[in-house]
Amino acid sequence: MRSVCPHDCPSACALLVTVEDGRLTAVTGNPAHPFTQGVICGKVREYAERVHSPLRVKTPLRRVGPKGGGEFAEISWDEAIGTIAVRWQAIIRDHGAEAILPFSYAGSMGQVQYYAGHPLFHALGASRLDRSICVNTAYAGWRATVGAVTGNDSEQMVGADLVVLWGVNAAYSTINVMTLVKQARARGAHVVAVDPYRTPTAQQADEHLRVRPGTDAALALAVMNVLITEGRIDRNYIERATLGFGRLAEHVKAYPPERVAPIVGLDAGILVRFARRYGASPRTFIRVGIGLSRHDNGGMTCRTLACLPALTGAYADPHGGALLSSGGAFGVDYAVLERPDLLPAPPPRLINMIHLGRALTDRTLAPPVKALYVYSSNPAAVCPNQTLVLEGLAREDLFTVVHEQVLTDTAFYADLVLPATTSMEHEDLYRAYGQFTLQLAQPVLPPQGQAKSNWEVCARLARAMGVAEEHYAKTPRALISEFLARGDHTVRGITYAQLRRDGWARINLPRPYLPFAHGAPTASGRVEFYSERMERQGLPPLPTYTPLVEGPENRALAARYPLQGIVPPNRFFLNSSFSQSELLRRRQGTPSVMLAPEDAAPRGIADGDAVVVASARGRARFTARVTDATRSGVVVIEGIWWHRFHPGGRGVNVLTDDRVTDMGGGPAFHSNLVEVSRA
Ligand SMILES: Nc1nc2c(c(=O)[nH]1)N[C@H]1C(S)=C(S)[C@@H](COP(=O)(O)OP(=O)(O)OC[C@H]3O[C@@H](n4cnc5c(=O)[nH]c(N)nc54)[C@H](O)[C@@H]3O)O[C@H]1N2
Ligand SMILES: Nc1nc2c(c(=O)[nH]1)N[C@H]1C(S)=C(S)[C@@H](COP(=O)(O)OP(=O)(O)OC[C@H]3O[C@@H](n4cnc5c(=O)[nH]c(N)nc54)[C@H](O)[C@@H]3O)O[C@H]1N2
Ligand SMILES: [Mo]
Repeated sequence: MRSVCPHDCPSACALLVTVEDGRLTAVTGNPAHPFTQGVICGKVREYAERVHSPLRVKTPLRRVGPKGGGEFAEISWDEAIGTIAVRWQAIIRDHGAEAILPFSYAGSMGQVQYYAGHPLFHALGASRLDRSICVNTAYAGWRATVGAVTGNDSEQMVGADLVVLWGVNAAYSTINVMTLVKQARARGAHVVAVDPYRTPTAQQADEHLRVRPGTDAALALAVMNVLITEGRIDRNYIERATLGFGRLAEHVKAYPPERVAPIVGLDAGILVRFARRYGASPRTFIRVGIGLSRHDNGGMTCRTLACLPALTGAYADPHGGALLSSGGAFGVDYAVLERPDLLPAPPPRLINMIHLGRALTDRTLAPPVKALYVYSSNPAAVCPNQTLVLEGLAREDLFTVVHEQVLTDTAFYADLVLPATTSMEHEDLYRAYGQFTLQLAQPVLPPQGQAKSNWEVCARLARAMGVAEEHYAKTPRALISEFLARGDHTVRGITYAQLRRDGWARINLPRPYLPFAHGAPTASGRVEFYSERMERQGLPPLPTYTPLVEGPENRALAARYPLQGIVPPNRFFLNSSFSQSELLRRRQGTPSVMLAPEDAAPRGIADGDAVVVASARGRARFTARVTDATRSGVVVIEGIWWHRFHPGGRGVNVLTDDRVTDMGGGPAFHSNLVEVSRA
């Protein structure tokens, strides 16, 4: 039977699943899907273990022990919904509806489940959540240059002379890109990975530029300097499709390779060679990772990278260009799902999700947050500044409901836990963000225990609260049909019935897809080297390298915390999902920190030692991995383990800060100064 991977990953793999005696027994990739081609990752291959996990929540639960203790008693759905309605009504009466905060992210990328709560909380007048934790910074930067979150189809890298995997660990985080990289390489492409450590992706590349974290904009500016000085540019493309070249050319004179080399931590000769290779032909494809943007200067970094293909005309080449995300290419109408028309006027306050800890503990906030409703997210583990998040979640006067598939760190702090269905148990529509297909998945299993989908639970809550009932009277199927029907030409002709029959459809885009061949949907209609919009926002209007707020240039902090600590994903978890799996935890090993021999030796740390990593926020325990995979001065902590599986009971996000990046209000997860010592 067909299914679709529901997880927050650019690939959105098409799956084939086997069900025997009412149990999921096998999951493989569907070879017929044009992009994912039957290749899936090691975690989703073990999906049966997740669906039938001993940690699955099967019935509604009520807390019977202290907050955070995870002691619960089973209750009925009627009692759960009734309790929530009574508590919410009292809170609305005493504090106003803004005292209710919904908190969700991308546990499921299914569009019905992702947006299931929006109409309910809008109609209640609850606080709005700024869902900033992942893509906002990268997207804001990308839009500043090219106006839309789209780019050349990655399939087009097959046939390129040069493929650059820039801040993307595709071998872990979007494995299907590696299928294309291999094909491109077989056709003669030279592959360069740009990453502070030697990831499995970098290992498979011909060349690895091991940059210092947060310096990619400087690297790109040095490339521009060489391209312009040596005339390796496409004057025709620049003339017809870009804005501000004259000012850019003047500006990049300040970034000669010799000056940039010590900033990025690479020899000037390497920068020049890379630039010449990039400028040798327009058949150059850059796949930019979203992870790259999780730095203080991450928006500007993405904006700067988006300028490169415009200098050489690569955006117009059938095997060139760049892709950060395909998300904005889908011309669907989100108002159908989000229902902004249900919001009261003026709209309720907006709370940035990465400030959850602040929102729950700030005594001056009026009204205070008195009720938290968490679904499709595990904020206790994934949010920065975890200590503050946990302090907030531990508040006795906070009424917390968590709708979950498994008993997560966050669920442990709930007053009520509600059981959620998995993608194998409910219908949904999936929109990829690393490729250009829409897919529909039907349930292949009945709901496990008494599990209900986000859509069903929000519908019950809407009824209990007497709001938005007409919206939830729709079926998911009707909602999907309406969502597609209200879209633009990119989805014209794609219907529920067709998706149900075929499983997927590529949206209506030409092949090759060259969205910026003749300009871009910015204010000027051109790819903007110079951005008046950024100038108005008080940001540098031209691509500019700004050192990290929390990096080696911050000498006061670096004196105490001399190492840069980046915190990218690991192979077998997806954010904190799959940390529930004993099998995958075993494959992953143990929470660990990679450090270079030059950093380990003076600290008396040997491979396998128990160590403490400390930042200005807090400390957590890890096992040291002494390895030349990372450069001196940079330590790497991969993955997010649940607290109960982490030595010392606190995870990686105890170390990270909740300050926002330069653009988009997102988190600077990777801009961390730390110290490592033996435990
Ligand atoms: N296995 C697995 N897959 C995942 C996820 C997961 O947790 N595990 N998460 C999913 C989600 S939610 C997302 S958003 C995507 C993210 O996927 P990607 O966009 O691929 O980003 P990441 O893998 O987070 O990080 C990419 C790389 O950026 C590197 N990096 C960090 N700082 C810098 C820097 O300053 N410069 C450069 N050049 N590189 C830097 C990191 O070392 C990492 O190797 O992956 C998804 N897929
Ligand atoms: N240190 C560090 N922290 C990070 C990152 C990092 O790279 N490093 N990456 C950040 C990024 S990119 C992101 S996107 C965030 C992700 O943050 P989250 O979106 O919170 O990601 P997950 O940890 O996967 O938690 C999702 C939860 O939703 C549940 N779930 C899945 N499907 C459903 C459903 O249909 N209904 C309900 N009710 N629940 C469901 C799952 O069981 C899971 O526990 O984490 C961020 N945090
Ligand atoms: Mo993400």
